[in-house]
Amino acid sequence: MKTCIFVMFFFFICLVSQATGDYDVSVKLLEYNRDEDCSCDDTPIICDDCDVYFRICLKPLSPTQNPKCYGNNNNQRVTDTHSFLFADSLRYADFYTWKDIMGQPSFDISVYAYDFDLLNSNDDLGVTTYEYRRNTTTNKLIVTTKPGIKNLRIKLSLDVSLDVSSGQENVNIPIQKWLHLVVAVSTTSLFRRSLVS
Ligand SMILES: [Ca+2]
Ligand SMILES: [Ca+2]
Repeated sequence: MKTCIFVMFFFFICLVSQATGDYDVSVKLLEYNRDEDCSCDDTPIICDDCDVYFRICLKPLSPTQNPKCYGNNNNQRVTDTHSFLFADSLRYADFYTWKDIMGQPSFDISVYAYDFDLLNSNDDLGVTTYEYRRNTTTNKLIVTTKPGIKNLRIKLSLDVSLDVSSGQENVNIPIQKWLHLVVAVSTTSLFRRSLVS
């Protein structure tokens, strides 16, 4: 009997830990700015600015998880520039989503910028990060990252959607119904408490 109770308690703890809330994040890149740099390709005499492309990563912080990244595609680059609007220049490489992230909505959004070089290895232009913490208002949030190397800044719109019910839907372990109900109630209360604390 003790073993049975222990096993059920173990399942309960596992389920609650899995169901502390899932959330989705959508990011749309809006604007890129960086100090003008005539030495990006070391071309003599002329001012040859960078051929910029991006890699964007989300790193969940609660619990801490590995970064989940998109981009790093040098086919999606802009030539000879240090400033542009994504809508005009990178129309099809400016929107990213991360689905069903386990835990509480606290994370970093990091944007890495590179200069593409045809003959040599690409140059790292730096990284700039926006830190999102739980309880931040997300309704059409538009932010600018803190300046990185050579005043690198990215302006982005950020939408974080919380899905309390998905925590229950993700529970697929066959257990007794009463335990499932207990977990469902605990999930909601835990998550609400996390949002207002
Ligand atoms: Ca270069
Ligand atoms: Ca280049």
